[in-house]
Amino acid sequence: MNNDKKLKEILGRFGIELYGIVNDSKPSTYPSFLAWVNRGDHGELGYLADHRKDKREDIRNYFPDFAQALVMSFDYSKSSKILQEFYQSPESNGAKIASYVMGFDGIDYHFYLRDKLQKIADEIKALDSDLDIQFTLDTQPVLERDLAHKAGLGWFGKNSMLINKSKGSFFIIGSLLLSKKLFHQTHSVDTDHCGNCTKCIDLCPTDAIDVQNRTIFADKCISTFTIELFKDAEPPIGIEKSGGEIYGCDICQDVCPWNIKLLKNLEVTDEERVEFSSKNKDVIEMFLKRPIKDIVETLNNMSNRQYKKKLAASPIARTGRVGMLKNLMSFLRR
Ligand code: B12
Ligand code: SF4
Ligand code: SF4
Repeated sequence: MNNDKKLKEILGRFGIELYGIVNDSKPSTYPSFLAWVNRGDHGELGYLADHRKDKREDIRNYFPDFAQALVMSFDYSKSSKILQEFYQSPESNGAKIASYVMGFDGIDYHFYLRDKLQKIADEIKALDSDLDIQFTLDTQPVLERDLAHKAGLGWFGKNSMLINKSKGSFFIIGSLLLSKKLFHQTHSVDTDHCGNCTKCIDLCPTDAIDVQNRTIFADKCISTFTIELFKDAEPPIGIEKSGGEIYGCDICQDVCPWNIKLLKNLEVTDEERVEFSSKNKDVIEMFLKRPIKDIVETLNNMSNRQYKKKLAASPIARTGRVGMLKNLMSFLRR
């Protein structure tokens, strides 16, 4: 079996259908990223504008032996579908949590997918014992949407999400960077399929989408406010028009016709629903059912450590107790 076939077989066993190969270490859209930072559109996200900004110019600044990237999509669309249905049910308290949070057995994808990437890396190493492998998964200084675009995984939507015609945008991008060219590039780069649609722009409650530049004003984005700001802070103007987001924001993905079509046809079995509810029980019970005032009271009676401990495995631990209280108080004022 040649390496390409072997790779397909390995990734198939990990449930990965959408992936691609990139040989170029320099992101073509680095100038767009630099312009974004220079305009100050990164706002409070200082880690994008410090020395790590220059690192993003070439993957070799992060992994000097780079020869090739294996770029993969990790789907969480079933979580999106189950949560959308839950929000319509009488059990919902009106609060909403980004669906990636519950898409990986309730575990923070930085841990969950890192393990998966490590297992895939081990299998690929068996093809060539001289191979070095490094991974990139969100926090490394790599322009991952650029990488995914080059790998043929989709196009840059007007909401700035990387979107795939048949898989939508409810997926995380994770890559293995290889020190040797082991595989052939098979996918071609996708073209734009947004056309005249402006749904995400029209329905973003805080006008956070920069139409002209196809990027986001980070400070206006509810995702920044609810995930990245850990102390008390002013919410972006317009948040009162949102649907109760208390951690992350999926609005510009939920309204995208490509995702609507995907979720409509997506089958979720009863077993998957039961498993979803059991793996995400803590977060659902704590945040999505009880009156918001009661949740605030619970958090007020907890220490910061107790909060972190209770939610240790979930991405929700990120904001800390104080950051989550900020999100809940903003919800109550809407
Ligand atoms: C900083 C960051 C954020 C910030 C800023 C988001 C943003 N759009 O810039 C905040 C906190 C707001 C955020 C929110 C979210 N994020 Co985020 N985030 C990142 C991070 C760490 C860096 C992104 C970045 O460099 N932004 C700067 C801008 C300029 O870059 P960009 O949006 O990637 O845009 C590129 C292209 O659009 C292109 N481009 C720019 N201008 C133009 C113009 C034209 C005409 C064209 C064609 C292209 C183009 O060049 C840019 C650079 O490559 C990446 C991980 C990584 N290491 O890349 C994850 C990442 C982008 N986030 C991700 C996710 C899942 C989210 C959320 C959905 C989470 C949530 N539910 O709340 C939201 C979505 C918000 C949104 N609509 O973008 C995923 C996206 C997966 C995908 N399918 O696209 C990533 C890739 C993490 C991962 N490994 O999967 N995020
Ligand atoms: S994530 Fe929410 S706030 Fe941010 S651009 Fe999309 S719809 Fe707007
Ligand atoms: S909602 Fe429309 S404009 Fe926005 S990303 Fe989806 S297809 Fe593109």
